[in-house]
Amino acid sequence: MGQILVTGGAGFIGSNFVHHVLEHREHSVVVLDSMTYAANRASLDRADPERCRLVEGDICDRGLVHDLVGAADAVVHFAAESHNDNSLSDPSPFVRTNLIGTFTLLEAVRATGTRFHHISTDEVFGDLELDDPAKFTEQTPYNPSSPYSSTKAGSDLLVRAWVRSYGIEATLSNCSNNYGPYQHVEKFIPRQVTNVLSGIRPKLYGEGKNVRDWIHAEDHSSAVLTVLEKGRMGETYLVGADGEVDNLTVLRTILRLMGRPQDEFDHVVDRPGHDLRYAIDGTRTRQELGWEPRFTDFEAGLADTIKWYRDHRDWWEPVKAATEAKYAAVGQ
Ligand code: NAD
Ligand code: TDX
Repeated sequence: MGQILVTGGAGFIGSNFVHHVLEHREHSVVVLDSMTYAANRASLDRADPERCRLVEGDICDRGLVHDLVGAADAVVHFAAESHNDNSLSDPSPFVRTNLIGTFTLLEAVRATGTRFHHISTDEVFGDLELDDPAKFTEQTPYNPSSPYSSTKAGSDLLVRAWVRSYGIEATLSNCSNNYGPYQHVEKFIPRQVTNVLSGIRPKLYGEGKNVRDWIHAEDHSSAVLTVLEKGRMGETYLVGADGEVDNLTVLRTILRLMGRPQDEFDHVVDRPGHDLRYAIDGTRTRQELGWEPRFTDFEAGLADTIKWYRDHRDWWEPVKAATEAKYAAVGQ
């Protein structure tokens, strides 16, 4: 494989994936990113410019997408509007990017025959009860809750239909909550870490009983590369690292690792329709593809992530005040 087109490669997981590919393979990478508020050019600073080129453009731009997809050997599609809270206040960019953008890429893939991998989320399955022994599997029916997760579910269904109806060469992966470097400060873990670093009290939605299944972005990247190389066409692979933790415990761990008192945070208004629990059963992916997560010590990964935000204030400080102002306007 020569050239990989990575959509959304200036965002959180996309940039982690670009670095992973450049480090572990010899491919060149073209990033297609419209540089929304969620993107950061600096996330690609350490990429070798000889092997990585950033094209600033929209995945809804048919002509541009057709040319870039046609020139690539494979497309890995991360670009999306990704934040649930934003999708509740204004769903329209979610419908546009996640649905029309994916449709535009699929049409280019259909015309050019390029290999396609679609990145999705466990949120398409809806949520589980806190005391339910079950986890999500490939058989779990789709039941998304938010405008974000419903547009991701719709994009997954488009990919599956293009496989079945047009025979495009595509795979899908649905991953659980990622954490690690380069994550926007609107998201739970970086928001709380940068709050502490900025002298702002962390903010917990409701009682903090909601459970998320955490995976390091580096493990997500290795899983995506494995599916790209070994996945069966048309298949969906669930990706997780058995990292279920409730939000209150995550927050208390952050406070402890940062040397702050356990009660130094505020309970704020809960997210409307807040999903209770996500949990991935990734057995099939591990057995079929031989992939294993490597960063399974969540506390160690959290400590590294805290250190990254401490060491990279220039990366996040310019957007911190505006992000907090947006939350304050809705009481969060
Ligand atoms: P992110 O918001 O950090 O990055 C998204 C990137 O897409 C940004 O760089 C943005 O500029 C770009 N983008 C948005 N609209 C675009 C458009 N119309 N054209 C071109 N580029 C556009 O998101 P993330 O957290 O890195 O998520 C990446 C992907 O992984 C998404 O598809 C998301 O659904 C999926 N995912 C995320 C998680 C998670 O925990 N963050 C978990 C599972 C799956
Ligand atoms: O300040 C906060 N306080 C808080 O308690 C924020 C921002 C969040 N939360 C809670 C809400 C969730 O239960 O923390 C949990 C995690 O919240 P987010 O970081 O917003 O993630 P989530 O809504 O779970 O979605 C994430 O994982 C799945 C990504 O944003 C999605 O793109 C991915 O599909």
